Amino acid sequence: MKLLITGGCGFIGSNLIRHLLQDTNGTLRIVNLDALTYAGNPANLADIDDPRYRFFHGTILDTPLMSRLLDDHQIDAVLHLAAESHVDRSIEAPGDFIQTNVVGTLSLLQASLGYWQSLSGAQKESFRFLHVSTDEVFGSLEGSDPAFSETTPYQPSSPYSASKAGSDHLVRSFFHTFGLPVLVTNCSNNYGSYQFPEKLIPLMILNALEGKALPIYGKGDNIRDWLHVVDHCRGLEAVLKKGRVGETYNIGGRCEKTNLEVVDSLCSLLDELAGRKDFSHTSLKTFVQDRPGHDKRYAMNIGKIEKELGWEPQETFASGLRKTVLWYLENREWCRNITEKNYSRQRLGIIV
Ligand code: NAD
Ligand code: TDX
Repeated sequence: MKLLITGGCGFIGSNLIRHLLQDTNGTLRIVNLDALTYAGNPANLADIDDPRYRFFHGTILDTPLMSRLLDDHQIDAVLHLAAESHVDRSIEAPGDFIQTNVVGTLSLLQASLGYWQSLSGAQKESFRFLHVSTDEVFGSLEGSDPAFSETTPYQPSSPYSASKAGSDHLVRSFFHTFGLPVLVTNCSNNYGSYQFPEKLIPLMILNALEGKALPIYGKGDNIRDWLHVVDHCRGLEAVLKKGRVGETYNIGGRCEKTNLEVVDSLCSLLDELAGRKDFSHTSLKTFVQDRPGHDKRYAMNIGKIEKELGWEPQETFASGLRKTVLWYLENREWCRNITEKNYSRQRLGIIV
């Protein structure tokens, strides 16, 4: 398999590349195309020294470059992860999200369609375009509502989720209109190593380690469905290899937690692994103004991927969170490199 992975220097993309390269049996080749925005960090893959892996610096908005990469490397599948991914940033600057997530996805689709149409025989038959999306496109659940399924109508509430919804619709339209063999995944909140510390879990870990406030939006009773990033990568691999063309697969952790539960679990782990006798990290918890339009609850029904593809989460929240905290404790240099950059100060600055 020769794969083009977009956004491979981000959180999930770098975990995915690491995960895929572990399989040394096949004839895998990976081309990673990343624009290296504030969220794209070459350090996430700095230790990868593997002839099967190549990095290209560029944007998905550059359609001729996408066409060239597809053709030069005779790509068998595109795994599209490049995106603007942070809800709070989408509230501050929605235009960037439309550019990258909607216009960028269209650009990549156009290049992929042209390339796919130029193929023939088995190569054309087996080509796949896997679009990586989010549970946020479905909107918000109330406490007693059933979890989102693949047929839940879209009702996005933030500019981020609206832009991802737009990209999902475009991808499906290329299947229905042109026959491009697409697959779509919608996944719940990921956590794990290499996550940029603007997202809840790494932000709380880094702030706690520095003795800074832990900013909890509203009452902390919003619910997210948490999945360890390696489980997500295993899910993407399963969909790529066994998913039915034109289908959507929900991926989730069956692990609903309030934000307060997540922060409390992190504080207990940090007390145990990096604590001081006279001090508990829970004293840093601070309730702050709520996120505008803050979705109340997400939960994923993952029956389809379990039944059709035999995938299920392997990591428990307790084991996954412990591994994650240990990773951030053992990789302080990676954290310092990010927090010392000016761009991240703007976002991380809300808590200093
Ligand atoms: P991230 O923000 O950590 O990484 C995004 C990557 O995309 C970065 O490396 C960035 O440099 C790159 N990028 C941005 N604009 C680009 C462009 N124009 N051209 C090429 N590269 C560009 O995001 P993530 O958390 O790793 O998410 C990856 C994908 O998974 C996104 O599509 C996101 O919507 C989706 N997703 C994320 C989660 C989650 O919990 N993080 C859950 C479900 C789905
Ligand atoms: O400082 C914070 N305080 C806080 O209470 C931050 C950053 C977040 N929160 C809350 C907001 C959410 O209810 O924690 C929850 C998780 O927030 P984020 O980490 O920003 O994630 P979320 O908005 O749920 O979106 C994430 O999951 C779906 C990813 O960022 C998306 O890319 C993915 O699609």
